[in-house]
Amino acid sequence: MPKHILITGATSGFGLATARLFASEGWLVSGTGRRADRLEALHKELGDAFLPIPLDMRDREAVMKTLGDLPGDRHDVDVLLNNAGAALGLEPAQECSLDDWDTMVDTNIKGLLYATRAVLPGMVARNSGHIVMLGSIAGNYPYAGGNVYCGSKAFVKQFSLSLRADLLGTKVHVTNIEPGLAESEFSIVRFHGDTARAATVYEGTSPITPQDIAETVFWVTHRPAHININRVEIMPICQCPSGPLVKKGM
Ligand code: NDP
Ligand code: 8X3
Repeated sequence: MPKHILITGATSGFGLATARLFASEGWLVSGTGRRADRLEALHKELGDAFLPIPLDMRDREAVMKTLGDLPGDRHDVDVLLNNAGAALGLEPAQECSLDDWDTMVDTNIKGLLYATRAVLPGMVARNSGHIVMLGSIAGNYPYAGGNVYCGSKAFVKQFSLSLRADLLGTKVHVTNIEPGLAESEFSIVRFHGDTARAATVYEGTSPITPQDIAETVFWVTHRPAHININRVEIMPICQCPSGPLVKKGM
């Protein structure tokens, strides 16, 4: 019986690369996204290995109903990749769009909670499974303009670690993957479709690729059952953490 991974946000970037990698390794893959045309294209590419699930992760009722009761051989979820998410804007907090803030909270936090809550009872009942979160270095280090995005990823990190505590005594695994600079559609979304501005983010760098993250998801989910990878922080070699900033002259 092939294993089954459910990926939220499989239409682009990390989710898309992970869908391709796991399908190539013989897994059943189910993937959500709002762009149904892209899900359909992936279905054509991967064939019956892939189940497209057009879904907005912010829709609590639809997420609980759909992901909590997947059909046939997809019913049991071995791995949930909580990947759907976005950063919107890079303005200082006093200038940010409240709509952007709502969207980040509703997607990065609440959508992730709904998907987790939908699959977790089945995992606990079977005493097996793995929930992998796409956190970020933004949850570990603040940066100007990161405000709510950084806050949402700090939530993901702490929720992930707290889940481990709730699940102690079961064999359900939880991992938070925390990438740094990575090229996908992330910056295009952040800058509301401004591709030229998005390109400047990666100019002169060798960023993490979606394939790098897909391989990390594969690695954390293929460790011996008696261990749990709690967190994985990854940066490209051209990036590093840095200490507090000082503004002189004030
Ligand atoms: P992309 O923009 O390339 O992909 C984002 C995915 O999320 C898309 O498939 C998109 O699908 C989906 N998504 C967004 N909103 C919703 C929604 N409301 N309902 C359903 N799906 C949604 O970005 P990445 O692949 O880079 O990002 C994936 C995750 O990794 C995010 O959580 C991001 O915060 C995180 N991350 C990204 C980093 C980076 O630098 N790229 C670094 C660290 C973490 P659709 O639009 O079709 O709905
Ligand atoms: C994406 C990484 O540093 O652009 O989560 O916020 S960062």
